[in-house]
This record gives sequence, C-alpha cells and structure tokens, in this order.
Amino acid sequence: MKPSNPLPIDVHDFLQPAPETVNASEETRKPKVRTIFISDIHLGTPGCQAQALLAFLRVYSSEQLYLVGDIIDGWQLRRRWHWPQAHNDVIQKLLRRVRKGCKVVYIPGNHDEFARQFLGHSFGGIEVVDEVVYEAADGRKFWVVHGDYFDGVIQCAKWLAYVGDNLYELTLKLNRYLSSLRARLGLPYWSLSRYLKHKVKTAVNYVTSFERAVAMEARRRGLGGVICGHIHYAEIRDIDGILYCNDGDWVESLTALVEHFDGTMELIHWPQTERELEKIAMRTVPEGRVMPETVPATAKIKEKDEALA
Ligand SMILES: [Mn+2]
Repeated sequence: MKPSNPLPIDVHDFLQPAPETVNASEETRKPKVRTIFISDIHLGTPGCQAQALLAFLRVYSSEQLYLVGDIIDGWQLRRRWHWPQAHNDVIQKLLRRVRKGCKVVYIPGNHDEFARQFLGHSFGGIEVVDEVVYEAADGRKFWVVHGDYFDGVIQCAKWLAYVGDNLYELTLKLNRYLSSLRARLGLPYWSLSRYLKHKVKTAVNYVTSFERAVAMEARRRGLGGVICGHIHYAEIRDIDGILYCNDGDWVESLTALVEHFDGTMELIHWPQTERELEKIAMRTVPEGRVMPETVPATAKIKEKDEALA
C-alpha cells in the first residue's frame, strides 16, 4: 500500500540518484563472480534445500560453475522416489546457465557415482570429469575433486562430521542443567558433555584428517590448493601452505564457494548473505531509485530547493 503523501510534491522526483549509484546498488544486490563452486546438493532427497539454492542462483551469476559432486542422490532415489518441482527447477536453471554461455563442469561424487560412467562426455553442454585442475585468476592452481576417495583412508562414521564446536558449547550448558535435574531426582552423576566430548573429538579428528589428507594430495601433485566437498563442512583454511577450500553443502549449511575476479576465494553462507541483501533491497525503492536510510527525505528536498534557488 502506498503511504499518503503529506507534501504537495512527489518526493521521488527529488531523489533521482546519479546513474552510478543505481549501478553500484544493483551490483551489490546481484553479485557477479568469476566462478561458483557448489556440491552436496543431494537432489532427490527430502533434505535437499532446493528453494534456497534456487534463490542463491537467482542472485549470483558467474562465468564458470563447478558442480563438485553429490548433486543428485542416486542412493536415496533407488530406495524411494522423491523428486519435487523445485528439484527440476534446479536442473533447468543449471542447463539455462550453459545456454547463456556459462562454462559448467560436473565432477560426480559418491552419491551420484552413476554419472562416473559418463566421464569425458558432456550433457547439454555440461562437461563430466572425475577431477580437474582449476586455475584461479591470480594464477594459483587448485585440485578440484569431490573428496570421497579419501573415505578409504579415513575410516570413521560420516555423521560425526556434522558435529561442531558450537554444539559442544551447547551441550556444556545442557549438561549443567541435566546434572542438577539428576541430582534432584536422586540419580547418579552422568556427564553428557564428557560423553559427547569423546564423540565431538572423534568428529573433529575426522574433519581434520580429511582436510589434511586432501591438502597433502594436492601438495603431492604440485598444486597450491584444493577445492572439494563431501564432508558437508564448509571451510577455507591454510594447511601447511596449501589453501584448503570446502564448498559445504545444500542440505544443512547452505554454502557456496565463489572466486572473485581478482582470484580471491570466499565462502558464501547463503542464509546470512540473503538477509544482508534483503536489507540493501529494503533501502532501494522500485525503479532503481535509492532512498538512503541516513539522509531524511526532507533534508534532500531542502538541498534541492536551495540548489534551484
Ligand atoms: Mn559425498
């Protein structure tokens, strides 16, 4: 609903920004990056957050797009067919990108290993490869691989990788509450945090061993970094001079790895980024006219009046 205008003039007429202001704002709202890396979408499972991914893809555009494995979950689909419209939309969106000139590369993972029989082929312009060496804008070379080949090396329950430090902090609080409750009920002391500490420690060890193993393999190949997925644990960190990048997943963390035009790698945590972009959009009125929050509209009008005088 349009608010009633108490002024005899249209405020918007006085708020026409310089053209570059509009462009800058548009750019912030629709970031374009050199390359997007996403993995572990798990299309075909109820856990797949396809709507969030579609929202991300509507906003972010790129020259190249790498699908780093577990895009379609063949394991789950074999057990139970689950394919809502949003999952079709994701596939359509990816194919449309190819048609619009974006280079799309698909590296199958373990959940979509059926696609590994098509290595070296292309589908609708999407190249299917097992692994690839990617050169960033600044010349750094990255080994791009899903990462499941390291499962044989690191034997550990995969679900443990989900558990992080934050959850551990929470359990400490929960533990205090449980202890007093148990004491009141006359039950013996039992430490939830100690029980979970062991589990979390194993989880952290798993993530660390995975990261180290992948980074060391990149080093062995004479590369500067690695880009992978698989463990659903988004991260960018230096491991003994090797830049380890994990693009996360679209089941829980909703993350993507992007490379900017200067070669900088950045993790996009979509829920947070979406909120920030919405805030920017809130400050932008339709037709690209920018209404700065900090400057009251009346002040602007006064400026304009003085300028005209
Ligand atoms: Mn995987």
